[in-house]
Amino acid sequence: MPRTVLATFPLLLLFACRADSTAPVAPAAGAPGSLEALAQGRELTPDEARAALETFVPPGKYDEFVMVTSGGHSGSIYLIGIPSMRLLKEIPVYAPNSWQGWGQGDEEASRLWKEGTFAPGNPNLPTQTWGDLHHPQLSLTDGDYDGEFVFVSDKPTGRVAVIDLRDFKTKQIVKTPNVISDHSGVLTDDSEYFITSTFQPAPGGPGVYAPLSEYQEKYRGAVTFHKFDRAAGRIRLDQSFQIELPPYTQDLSVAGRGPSDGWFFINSLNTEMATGGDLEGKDPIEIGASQNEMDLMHVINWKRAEALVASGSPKVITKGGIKVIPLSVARDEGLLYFVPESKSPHGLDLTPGGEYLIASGKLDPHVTAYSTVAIIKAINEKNFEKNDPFGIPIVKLDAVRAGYVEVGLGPLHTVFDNKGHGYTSLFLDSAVAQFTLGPPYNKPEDAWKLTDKISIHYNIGHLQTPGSNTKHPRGRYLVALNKWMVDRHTGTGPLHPQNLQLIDISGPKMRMLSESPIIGEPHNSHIIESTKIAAWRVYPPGTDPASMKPGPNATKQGDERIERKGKEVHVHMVVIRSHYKPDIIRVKQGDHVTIDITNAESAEDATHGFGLHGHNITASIDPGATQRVEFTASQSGVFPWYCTEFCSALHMEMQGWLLVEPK
Ligand code: CUK
Ligand code: CUA
Repeated sequence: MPRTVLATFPLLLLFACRADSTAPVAPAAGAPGSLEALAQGRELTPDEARAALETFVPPGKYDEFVMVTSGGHSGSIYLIGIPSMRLLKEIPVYAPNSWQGWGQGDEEASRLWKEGTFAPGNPNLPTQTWGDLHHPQLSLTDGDYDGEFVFVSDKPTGRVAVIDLRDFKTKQIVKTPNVISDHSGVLTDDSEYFITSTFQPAPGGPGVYAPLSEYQEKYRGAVTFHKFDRAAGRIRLDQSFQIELPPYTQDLSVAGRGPSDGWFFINSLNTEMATGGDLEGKDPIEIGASQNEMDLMHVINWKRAEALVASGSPKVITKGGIKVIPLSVARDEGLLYFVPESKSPHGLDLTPGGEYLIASGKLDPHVTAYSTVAIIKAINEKNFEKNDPFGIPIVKLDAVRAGYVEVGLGPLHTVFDNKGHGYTSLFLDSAVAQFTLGPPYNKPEDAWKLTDKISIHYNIGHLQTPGSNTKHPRGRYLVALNKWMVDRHTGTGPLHPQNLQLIDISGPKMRMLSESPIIGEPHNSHIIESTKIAAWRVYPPGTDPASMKPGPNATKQGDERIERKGKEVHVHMVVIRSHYKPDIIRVKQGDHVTIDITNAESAEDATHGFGLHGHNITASIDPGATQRVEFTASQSGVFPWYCTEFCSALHMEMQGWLLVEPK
């Protein structure tokens, strides 16, 4: 710290700690050039000046935490430094990205997309190039972040993706069989399964039809346990399983741990099974789905379900390439139960030790805490009030409710700190409420009490604290992920960005520190120590990013060549500052061209691009990597390419020719 700052910092803090810390800085303070004078000059309150000092990360210094957040409509993941809130990186998943050449001629991304959308099993449907990425989940080992992988859900498509945090690239996209959409995506404590549940029920996967008049009979929700093979870094559908659920709208979910280990919990709404039909004289879904006072939390004994699948029981069917437990089997085998919850619930979160589920009904100003031990006990003792229309038992609410805290209007999601608090986002109040958890986090007399509330600016959705989804929340910071920006930043057109707000939760009162706009509505996120992510700085020579190993397509310097076999042209290219070798590729119209590009650089960040005119192809080749681009030269002409990264003094000279002779 420079000496001038050291000299004035204590002074600033002193007057920052006065009782009325929101008042403008007292005019008396501050020698010219001092921090006080600076704060005065910028009309900062002591609180604001303090927040600026607490969140400023000087040039060249690293942020303590990284937030891995959903990029919502962008179809990407964003990495954001905390406390600076600087955007560090975008990881494209479901949508094209020019910078990284993602999905724009790069064979790997194109292959992932084809595998991971409604096509190609359904040739009448196009490959999907948009996503609405809601729920990222950092991989866990023994219930804590290990910094190895990120799993992500996609609301419109019912698919999941796996990102490797060694190179921050999407490695796999898997279409969940037998479903159209999903929403929630969470892990078990050792990343054994990434679990998604459907959002909108359907009679089956893409292409399966049944009229809405057969909704109750034919439409189903599903929960899918995607088996993760950690050694391979891939999901294995052949070892995964799915459980059919009633055609309610399943929403957020959480996997048990500690006393609730082996169980899985999902919120649901529209237990009325409303299907809309406003032009057909029926209630719109909004009305039809709001009739019941209580909706139903799904309680799933997934360990027992896993055992049933492993037993080879004929009751488990195979459908769409995955083992499926039909709804009636789930009922008869005691795999599925319900617990009543306040109507139209959204968030469902588990305390760090697995003792309590915190659920919020959007229309009830309370959060409800359920004891997981009591739920399991009530199931074992058959303490049921009735069955749902599918014969699934509903546990008595009185037997399982541990706490009921009035927090405010529109409660959504809850996160936790390391001091025995829960924090709930209030969508309608635009606020965050802090409350005390029950034992063992607090004494019974101190449990389930509202302790603080802070105003947020417009319609908060998710919120997050470091390590909240783990056994060991770290506390300190809370990020509010807000839906609307309204007047918080300079106007940038009718469509505003969304807005993140950083809050200090280390003291007795929550304090707003800073805010930053972000592109694409963020939903869930996880926050991890920066030092816990073991990113590679360069690839070992010739690495195929798909396998993370030296690949067969790599070309050594001196071995560059063009091979022709009939209409097949195979180019083995090496790039290094500041040229491509070869830099001329001659083909005949109609030839199929494969170019394997190896970046021979070993210097950090020495990435080269390959932007080819006319073919919708751009690739980004990281140091050490080999990337493949592939196309058919259908049009004769002269199509130069160039390097899209300003990589050197002779970057402008880094270019080449694709010459397509007419046939
Ligand atoms: S959801 Cu977006 S605010 Cu998809 Cu987790 Cu709650
Ligand atoms: Cu390589 Cu510019």
